[in-house]
Amino acid sequence: MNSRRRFLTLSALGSLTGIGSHQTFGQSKHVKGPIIISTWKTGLRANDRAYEVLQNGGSVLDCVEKGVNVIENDPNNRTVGIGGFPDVEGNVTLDACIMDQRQRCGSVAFLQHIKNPVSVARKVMENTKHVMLVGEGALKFALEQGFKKEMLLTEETLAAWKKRKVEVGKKLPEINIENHDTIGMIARDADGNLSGSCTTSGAGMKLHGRVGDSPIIGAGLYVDNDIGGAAATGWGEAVIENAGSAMVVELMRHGRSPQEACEEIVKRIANKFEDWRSIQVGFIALNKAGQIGAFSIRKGFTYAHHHGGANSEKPADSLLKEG
Ligand code: SD4
Repeated sequence: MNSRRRFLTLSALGSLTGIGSHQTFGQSKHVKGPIIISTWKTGLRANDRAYEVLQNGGSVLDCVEKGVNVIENDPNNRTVGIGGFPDVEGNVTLDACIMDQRQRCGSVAFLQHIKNPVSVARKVMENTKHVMLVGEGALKFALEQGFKKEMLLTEETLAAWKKRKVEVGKKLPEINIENHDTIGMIARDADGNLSGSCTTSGAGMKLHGRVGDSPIIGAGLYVDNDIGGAAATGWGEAVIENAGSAMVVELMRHGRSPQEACEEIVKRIANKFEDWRSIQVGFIALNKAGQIGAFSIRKGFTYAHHHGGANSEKPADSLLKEG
């Protein structure tokens, strides 16, 4: 370990073994009834729809798909689906994935012109032998499956893109910490079965062709029905480098609470990423027993929690205490 890294480890991050209470999964208290968690405040609307789907007899997989569809369909949300912020060349390219209680998963990346990438991801999972389709092939598949080609770039987003393009000129934003609103959702139904979804237009002003963590199984999302699920938001490159969501689930398998697992992986990412103070990375997690966790590098990450008829936005604790 170089001296800078050692300094970060010792001074800023503290000891990883110093995390609060070590509640083991086996001893944990079981929380009854359906539970839905999703990233950011936008998760509130998604959770409401997801819960409605469950109440109407839908599966937990239907719930995580239809829940995040609400945000994909909202043209005023700049980071997901229609109205999503374009890449540096002005193209809206979407990433999404979905994972169910049977360990099946589907994913699309670099998908253009289709506003519900998570639903295309579900079709990949259900109607092909594959897990992931990208770009032209994903678009062709979506059209064959009956999805409609649409203009995803709204007038407002185009105007915002033009302004930002002038501001940044030819230089890419180094590490974007603003406006991370990717929606990741983990849900558990009344029978205790888990599914998850994740959908985004990715980091604003990304290079054309860039794919983030959100459609990568194990990075932006991971679900193991025996253990729990986790989803990520923030600077995708750092999440991919550390197989973030899979690691959170793996720590839960080894007895960490969802909160402890999120904290440990955020700290691990911060410890390994040179400019960790300038990025945001956040995780949400839910285990089989219904306990939840959330943690981020920077202050300001929130998540939506639906349980027992109540849906509320909650602040996540963070590594950096200042905004
Ligand atoms: C990405 N993780 O493409 C996504 C961006 C994000 O909230 O999470 N925004 O890197």
